Amino acid sequence: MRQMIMGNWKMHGLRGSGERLAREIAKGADPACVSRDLVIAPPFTLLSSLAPLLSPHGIGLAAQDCHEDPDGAHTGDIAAPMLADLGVSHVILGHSERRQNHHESSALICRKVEAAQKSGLIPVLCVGETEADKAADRVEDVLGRQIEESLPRGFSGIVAYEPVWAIGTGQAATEQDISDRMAFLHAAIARHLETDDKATRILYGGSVKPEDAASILAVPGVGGVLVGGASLTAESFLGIARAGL
Ligand code: G2H
Repeated sequence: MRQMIMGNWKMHGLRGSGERLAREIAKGADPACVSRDLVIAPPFTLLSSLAPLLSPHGIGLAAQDCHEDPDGAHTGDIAAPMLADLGVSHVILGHSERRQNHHESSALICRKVEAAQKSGLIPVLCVGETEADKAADRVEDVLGRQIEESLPRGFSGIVAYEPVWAIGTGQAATEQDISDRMAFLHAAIARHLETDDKATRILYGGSVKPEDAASILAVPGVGGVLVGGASLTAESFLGIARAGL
């Protein structure tokens, strides 16, 4: 299975700086790194201007959220069909920053996943435990519940394992931790979906940097990485895209 390198720009980038960064990434995406699937998730405001800059280079375009309804009286929200209409290929759902800051439940995220799939978007569902979960030795309980409650039957997307304690801290999880969680998640997803182990691509996210990307991408079961801070310069994003090749 091809590995995916996905850049999550979060709430960063104005028109000038965002388009400049997208052009630099597209220009630097040489044949070595296009043996991996590259996807950029800019803020909503940059989706339509980045689509023609990225798609000729085979780079996917992702949104960072969508509403669970296809349309309606939802001031300030964006529906999945609107994203598909702009040429968006993927949508990140259930990121811990949305679970925490917008109080999104797994049940709501499950409906968003279904809405995304109905519009032909590939959902990238995020799961991950907090520092408190880790300290209380309930990591597998939390991850198992997030999988059961957020993944609809018939899910055909990507899962991202993002330990909350590793996000934006500069301290990625250890290779051993990532390996253990990948094994657990692959089995939990297969059980929940009644499908083959390893049929679902699972990314690792949380403080991935160019210098540790090769070792993370070599961990068994890792289908790619979801990168926040280090996706905000072309040099570091492409460094990760080429890591270990
Ligand atoms: C985790 C990740 C991207 P960062 O949120 O989704 O961000 O790489 O900055 O920890």
